[in-house]
Amino acid sequence: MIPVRRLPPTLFAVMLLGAVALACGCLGTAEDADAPDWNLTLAGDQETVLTFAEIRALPAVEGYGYSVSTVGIKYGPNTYRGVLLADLVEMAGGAGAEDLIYVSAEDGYLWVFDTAQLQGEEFFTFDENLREIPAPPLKVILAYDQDGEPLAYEEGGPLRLVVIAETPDVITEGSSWVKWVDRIEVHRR
Ligand SMILES: Nc1nc2c(c(=O)[nH]1)N[C@H]1C(S)=C(S)[C@@H](COP(=O)(O)O)O[C@H]1N2
Ligand SMILES: [Mo]
Repeated sequence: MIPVRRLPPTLFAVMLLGAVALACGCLGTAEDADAPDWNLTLAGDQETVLTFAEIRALPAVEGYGYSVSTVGIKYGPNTYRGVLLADLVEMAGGAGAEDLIYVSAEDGYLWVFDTAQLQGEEFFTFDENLREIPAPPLKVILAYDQDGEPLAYEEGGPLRLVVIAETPDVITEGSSWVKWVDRIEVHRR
């Protein structure tokens, strides 16, 4: 810690102003200040860029997510909150029945969804013993909260594709759970 008396007076004044501004909320709401610097590009008929704060302001859905990696490691169950992938596709101009949705991340990972999956259909689901079960109603969301907390970067945040169910006992394949999502693209077929 630098002793305050050694700081140039102007720097001290700027720091003081900043502290006062933070205290009175003049730099925006606490939520805005905490929002990660992250943009999502929606590319379809039109291209739209949404900020993290704009995504948080959209209608949200919640449910349980539980995934299994290709090597059989289970992850979850956790609760998730986020925006329906279908809503984001609508914002990109919508998708026809034959179109495909490319969801990609900053590390280059890409997973492709068809429009049935966009509605939560066609996913393989498993019980805790990893035995396949008939799929209950599912939703595909772009999640920003996990167990009521912002989704950490190590967990694929700030935005991760998650398949949610209404109960905590439904396991889905982790390969579709795209971490660090920054682009959603509608491919016409
Ligand atoms: N961006 C990104 N997302 C990704 C991956 C990846 O390599 N990059 N791997 C996928 C695969 S194959 C699996 S099994 C899960 C692993 O999730 P975990 O790292 O939370 O265990 O993330 C999926 N999402
Ligand atoms: Mo995987």
